[in-house]
Amino acid sequence: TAIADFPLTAGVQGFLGGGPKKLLIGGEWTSAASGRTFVTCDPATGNPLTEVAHGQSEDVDRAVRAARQAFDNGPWPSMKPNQRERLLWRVGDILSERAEEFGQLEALDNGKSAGIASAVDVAWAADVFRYYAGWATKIEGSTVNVSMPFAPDAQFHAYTLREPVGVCGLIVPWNFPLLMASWKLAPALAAGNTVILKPAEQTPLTALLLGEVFQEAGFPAGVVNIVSGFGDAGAALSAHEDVDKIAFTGSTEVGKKIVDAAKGNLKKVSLELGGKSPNIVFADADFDAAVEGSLNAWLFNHGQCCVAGTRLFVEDKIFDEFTQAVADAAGQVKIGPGLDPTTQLGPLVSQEQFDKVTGYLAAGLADGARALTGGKRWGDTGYFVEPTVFVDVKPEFSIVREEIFGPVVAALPFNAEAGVAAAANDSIYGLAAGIWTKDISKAHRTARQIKAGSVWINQYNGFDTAMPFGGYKQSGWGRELGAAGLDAYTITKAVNVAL
Ligand code: TXE
Repeated sequence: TAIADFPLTAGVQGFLGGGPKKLLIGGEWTSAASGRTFVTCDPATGNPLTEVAHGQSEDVDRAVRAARQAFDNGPWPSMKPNQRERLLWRVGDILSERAEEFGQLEALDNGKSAGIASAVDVAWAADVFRYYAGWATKIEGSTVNVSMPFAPDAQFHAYTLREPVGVCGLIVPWNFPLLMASWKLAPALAAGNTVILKPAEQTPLTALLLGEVFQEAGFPAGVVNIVSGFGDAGAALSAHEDVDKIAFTGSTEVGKKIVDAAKGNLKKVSLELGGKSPNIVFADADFDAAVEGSLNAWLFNHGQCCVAGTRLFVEDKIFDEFTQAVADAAGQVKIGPGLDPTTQLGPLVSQEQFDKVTGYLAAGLADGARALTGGKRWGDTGYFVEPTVFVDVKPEFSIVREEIFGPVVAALPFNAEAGVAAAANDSIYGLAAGIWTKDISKAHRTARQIKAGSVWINQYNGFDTAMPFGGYKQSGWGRELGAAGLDAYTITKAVNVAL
């Protein structure tokens, strides 16, 4: 098994060996009210890793009460911004110190490479905590020059306060379990909110280990609560009358359910949902850089990325040569368990995701697409799928329209700059896009035409903590990261004083 072949750090051994993992509620590690647990597995082998408390609506309710108490009456509301800054910074430092341990645990639970998990997921999560630590002291209102036309002789002193929203429910997916948690926790806490984090049922472990980090850093009880569980726990959180805000990353389908559930008390909602992002390669691009970048666009994290560049538009003059080069590069990728340091492509996260992705492979072939490479399962254990490049596809094929969330790309030729943006925009989604060309004006012209929240030119996955991220169309509501990321966790009060 993956566990026998590759040694685990003492921290991971201790964590996995320490009995069923519990919920963090009001500063205490506690079993689920029902006493139930569920098993989380290693997707490279299908073997169980450990048991985890199965939180449900009663546990969500307990966690919301703890978060409400901490927000209204605990030491949190009176804590100064610079104290919040220090606590968040400490979380970033502890994550950096324990990067190997967090990376291994993420690799075991999710299937991704431990090296990439430490270098990307954990290192970036640490950066996110430090970035928003810096913001805690810089969240400002403004003074406003009011005119008040119906009181021309009166004078006023008017200003805005930027306050925390209150109790925030944070629901995250399994593709970047720790990182997606950090994107929500850090701005929410910097702004002074209290939170309930609901990790995905496939990958609860790094969120629970992070709970220990919050305690070690010195966060007061009840400020960060963690309830592991399934969709019903997320639904209970979304519908809870005493939750002021839900931040969600996951499928568009569940995003719509959350919007419905949130209606009861009209809680604020921010959503980061699915994608089917276009990656556009013009014939004048740097060929080798575009091949490497396009491979990274659809294959990073085994294609389990909301931004995955899974519609590869290639100018017809270079279409055959380019798609063959991408397929050749894909064929060289080293497949294996995440704990193997040489692995580049690990297993998909779960049986369900494996079935979904192999179902799309079959649908693509049945529709008449041709696989230049891949097209089937890899090996006969674990949830591995070969990297697959489809050509001879039509815009109406399901492999072109729907989010597959696996190592599969559909390549489509185009013959002119005019029209490629319209083809790229022919999607219900609008999360990200890539553009490859040496013509700077063409690059910027195309960027303006694309309906997507992030556009990367001569690169792909060009994220940064300081850059806002989010979707157009059915890819979401609101923005995460950057200064804009704080908007989701603050509410503005207008105060007007008669002088
Ligand atoms: O996502 P879900 P799933 C896409 C991707 C993937 C598909 C299904 O295409 O194949 O979604 O994945 C919680 N109320 N993305 O089923 O169900 C759930 O417990 C509240 C894109 O895993 O959306 C988990 O914590 N919460 C994506 C979280 O929602 C509910 C990342 C995400 O799970 C709930 C993941 C409910 N009714 C999948 N039902 C991205 N944008 O990056 C479930 N949940």
